[in-house]
Amino acid sequence: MASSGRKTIQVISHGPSCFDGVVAAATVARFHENDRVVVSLAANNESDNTIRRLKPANERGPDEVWITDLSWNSVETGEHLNRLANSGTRIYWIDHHRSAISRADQPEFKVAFAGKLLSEEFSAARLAFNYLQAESHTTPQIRRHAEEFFPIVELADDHDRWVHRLPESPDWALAIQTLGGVESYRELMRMRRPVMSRKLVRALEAGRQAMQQSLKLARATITDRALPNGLMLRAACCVGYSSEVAAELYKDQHHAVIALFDMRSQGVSLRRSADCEVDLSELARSMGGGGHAAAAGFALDELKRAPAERLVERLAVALSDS
Ligand SMILES: [Mn+2]
Repeated sequence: MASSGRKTIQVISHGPSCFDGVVAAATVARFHENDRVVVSLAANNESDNTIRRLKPANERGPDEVWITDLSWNSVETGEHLNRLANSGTRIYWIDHHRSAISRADQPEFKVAFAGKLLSEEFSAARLAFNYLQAESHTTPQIRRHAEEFFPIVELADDHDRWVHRLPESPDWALAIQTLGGVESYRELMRMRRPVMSRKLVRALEAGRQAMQQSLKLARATITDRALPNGLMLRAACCVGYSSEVAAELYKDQHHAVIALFDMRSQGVSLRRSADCEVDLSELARSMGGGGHAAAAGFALDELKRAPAERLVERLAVALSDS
């Protein structure tokens, strides 16, 4: 393609600070080094609105839209994507979440995609890398640069699918979560070798401390219930770092489902002990959320209100007596 054909590439990936989501976005960007790449990192409950804000190509909207590590929920969002496709926007969708793959033939996903890769085989970052490596028509130089990014893609895949063959992948995830998706994306785009920048190293240190604080709160609020079917349901509160905290809470447990209310994101994270076979993506979907079999999440309005409601109960009595 002529150099004047600089395209605008809009990436919408899983955020706000998911390792795999950020690396998926950076992978798409690296294969489009000569184009103008705009990245939005959206939480699951923001994806429909983020997608519906996109303008069609003939109204100065993007030439390509890449939705990675993320899906959407409403038929209207699918219709909006089709309007974009009709205007000439090329739409790509790459995801590995079971809650998306299992619904892939639903009406909201009947979209005229230019390309689509849905698979549980790899994380979204690695699927995006494989897809672009096979399909991209970029220059040999851009391709070489993009392929140098593979060690980071591998780390994201290793962590996101709990493979944990690469001992440093949890540290990368913790650093990126602490620095935040937007900043981390910039760091990843600057990176020439697969080594943490100074900024990421500092974030890792801060993240380790914050994780300990979150774990402390979780340990202080553990509420266990043994269910008649043999499952152990263990709930607690945390402040961020739900994956890391959950790993500590299910470590010595059997047939355990962990539910963490994250006071920072106001969402609930579900995790399970290694011997537990409950499909958490289904459990989360029944609560209006989604995810993977071993890690999922949802939001519940009544939980956000619970502390204030409990406070009113307690203080109302004290105030009425005074
Ligand atoms: Mn992912």
